[in-house]
Amino acid sequence: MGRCLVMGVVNVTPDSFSDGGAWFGTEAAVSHGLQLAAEGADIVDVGGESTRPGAQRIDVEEELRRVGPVIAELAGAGLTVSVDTMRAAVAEFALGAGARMVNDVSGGRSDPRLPRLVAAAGVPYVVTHFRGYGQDMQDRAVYDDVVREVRGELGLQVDAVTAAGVDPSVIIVDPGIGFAKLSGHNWTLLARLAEISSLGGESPFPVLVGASRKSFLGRLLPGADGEPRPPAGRDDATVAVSALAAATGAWCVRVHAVAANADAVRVAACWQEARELADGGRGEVKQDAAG
Ligand code: PMM
Repeated sequence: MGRCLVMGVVNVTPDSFSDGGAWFGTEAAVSHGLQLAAEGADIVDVGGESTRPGAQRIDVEEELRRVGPVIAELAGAGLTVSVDTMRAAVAEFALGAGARMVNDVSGGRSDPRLPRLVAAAGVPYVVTHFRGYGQDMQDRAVYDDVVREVRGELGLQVDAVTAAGVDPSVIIVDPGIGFAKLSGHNWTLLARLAEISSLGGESPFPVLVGASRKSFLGRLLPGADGEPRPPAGRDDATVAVSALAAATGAWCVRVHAVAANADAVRVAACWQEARELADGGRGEVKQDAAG
């Protein structure tokens, strides 16, 4: 298996929890996307609608106004662009403008036309575990056994999108870190990613992990005042999660700070290779001259 991929986040929103407003506006968002690619992002994920807990939805015209020109420019510049949207109209525009992947945080639950569009286009489709929109999703963070329930519900979402025509071979699953989850739920899911990917049976689904700067990291690392560390101070913790998630078999990590996470997934790839060689009794990772 190749190394874990790095997806860089381009939020064209005034109100994302993680980088609210920093890249709002076409020019700022485009230059940020180019910068992330230069830092090593394999994919840039462009979104116009904030999904943070409590966020209100925006209308489709506004979403298109925000992401349309940014996607067209970044795809035109040769980047691999994914569109982070729950709407078929936005995905349709994005694919027409050169986007090559659809990242649907509602995992097919929001707009029934979206899985059909993806099926016709045949592009990779991220299906994220979903229990509802930002405005009240944290009220739904109630589980007896989070892995079993997320796996089961995600399985139903996968069944629904395949029934709409999506080929299972293009599906990427995502446990939806921070979406209707409390901190403990997030940690449990991260430690047991293989159980999520095994939904695919004999052909396990690739798993995408979006933990970057999320609140559970802030709560893990409170300041002296006991308050959660703010999003801007969560990048080092994100890098640690990326390394561990990659070594646990994640296919891709979705992150804000690309350079350090691009290093982390390379560290994880060597770590994994060494472990596989040792487990198989096949010796050591090939040495270079300097050792
Ligand atoms: N998280 C956010 C947005 N899009 N997409 C996927 N597939 N998985 C995620 O966990 C995810 C996502 C929210 O984070 P942001 O506001 O920092 O972009």
